Amino acid sequence: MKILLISPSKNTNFKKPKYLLIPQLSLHLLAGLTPPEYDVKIIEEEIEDINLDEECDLVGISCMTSNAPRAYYLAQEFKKRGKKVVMGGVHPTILQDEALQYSDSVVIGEAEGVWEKLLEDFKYDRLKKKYHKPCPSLDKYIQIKNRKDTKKRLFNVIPVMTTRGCPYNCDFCCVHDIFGPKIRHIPIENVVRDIIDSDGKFFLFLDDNIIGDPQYAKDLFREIAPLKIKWVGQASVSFIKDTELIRMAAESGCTGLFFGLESVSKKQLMKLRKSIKDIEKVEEAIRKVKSFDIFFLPSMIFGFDDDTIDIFPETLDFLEKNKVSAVSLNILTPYPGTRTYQQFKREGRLITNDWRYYDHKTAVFTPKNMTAFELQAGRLWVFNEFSKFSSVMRRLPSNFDHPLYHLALSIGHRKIYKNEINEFPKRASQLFPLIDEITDYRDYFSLSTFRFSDFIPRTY
Ligand code: B12
Ligand code: SF4
Repeated sequence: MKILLISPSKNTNFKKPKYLLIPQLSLHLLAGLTPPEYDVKIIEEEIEDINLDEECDLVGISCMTSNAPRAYYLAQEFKKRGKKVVMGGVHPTILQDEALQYSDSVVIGEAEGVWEKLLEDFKYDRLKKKYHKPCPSLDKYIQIKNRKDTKKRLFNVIPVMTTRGCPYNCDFCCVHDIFGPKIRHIPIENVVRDIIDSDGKFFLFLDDNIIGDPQYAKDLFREIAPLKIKWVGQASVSFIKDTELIRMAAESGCTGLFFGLESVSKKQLMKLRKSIKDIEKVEEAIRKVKSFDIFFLPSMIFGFDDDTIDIFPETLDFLEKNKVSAVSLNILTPYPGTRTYQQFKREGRLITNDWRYYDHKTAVFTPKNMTAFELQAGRLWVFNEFSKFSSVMRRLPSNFDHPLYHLALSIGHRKIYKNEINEFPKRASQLFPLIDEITDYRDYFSLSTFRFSDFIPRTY
């Protein structure tokens, strides 16, 4: 019997170069959990085409919100061809009944502890609609069989997971509800074995917060240090409170960390469930992390209720002042299942329920203190200013410890910005009806001072 496991792409017109793709660990874990009597083929649509007529018995599709419409389309097409379809991942977990309109079965939350049972039910033609085992044990070692394939890729970034669950409960995030409030650990000996088995050198730890449990993190760092690998991951800024932890991370091969800073607004930092609420302390964190030769990659979110259009130049100033090399600039996205979604729905502020736009880059709601168009355009304005050659060069001397990261990420930023700006008029005209009144949107991005309100009618 053959199982096809698919990660759908949001944008089917665009294929990523293979060397840039980080493999989806979820599909490789499913393959690892599958008994040997099945053949498993993994397809990542971001880099390869899907053959809807491919010979197979069962199709498993993983998706988050923004690629859910594509996942549903694929599910329907496979069903039309007589295949059974199972869906899993963040979006089907939250909107199970929506996913069941297109598929035969949904795995709610994690696959560990249910996937083997589902396959047995499938074999005896008694597939249930829903499978769910909340917070399963992560103790069993799951051998990832297809790691070798990724070795052919240029950067060969290997995804590894060490924990699941998050004790915080941010209004805009669904992780707490899906994976539970308690951090569950993969035994360190299994993480080490996975790293050794993969035969790789460069790893991405997928954990929401690699230092969520500082004692576990220290034990992990101590055990992986002798492996002489390099790794990147995500952490909370509270990291800087524990110098020994940063030192151990650096000694274990940490070269970069992604931090959810979210906002430079004092008011907003006070509201977020952040361990550090003071922008000066955040600046100190940047200096401290950098002093250990760890590349600091912040993630910012625009569109909180306290944000006015001043947030855009303020954020740019912050990034420039702190000589941040690379940044992830996002728009607040009310993902289904979050308190933010409930709030905006209650207040009648959602602009669309077309999940394609729920991608962190699109204003899908009416902000409180600016228009949706200003939010959409303001983020692009910051992106433009930050990714300009002159800005990249101004920040280079402070990023000499990682000049290659700095230049490679800066080139990547500019490329992504250019794609986004080209897509902007279409996207904006679909979402913000008055865009047609704007004759040349490019003017807005060549302004040296940010004053959208001078140009844009505030009638929507
Ligand atoms: C690592 C990560 C990334 C990495 C992914 C690297 C990679 N290729 O693996 C990067 C940085 C690239 C990334 C990018 C994005 N991400 Co992300 N990411 C995560 C993170 C932290 C972990 C995901 C992960 O791999 N976990 C480990 C695997 C093993 O777990 P899993 O995928 O959940 O799979 C398990 C189950 O869900 C289930 N399962 C999953 N699929 C299937 C399928 C079937 C058939 C079955 C049976 C079961 C099943 O079984 C698996 C094993 O138990 C999550 C947060 C989280 N904790 O989930 C956010 C998260 C998934 N990301 C999110 C978002 C929004 C994005 C971006 C849109 C952000 C952006 N600014 O662009 C992009 C989109 C990228 C894209 N491809 O379109 C959101 C999704 C919200 C939503 N409702 O859609 C999350 C939940 C973060 C959040 N806090 O909101 N992300
Ligand atoms: S945003 Fe990060 S810290 Fe907040 S609940 Fe989600 S995973 Fe946890």
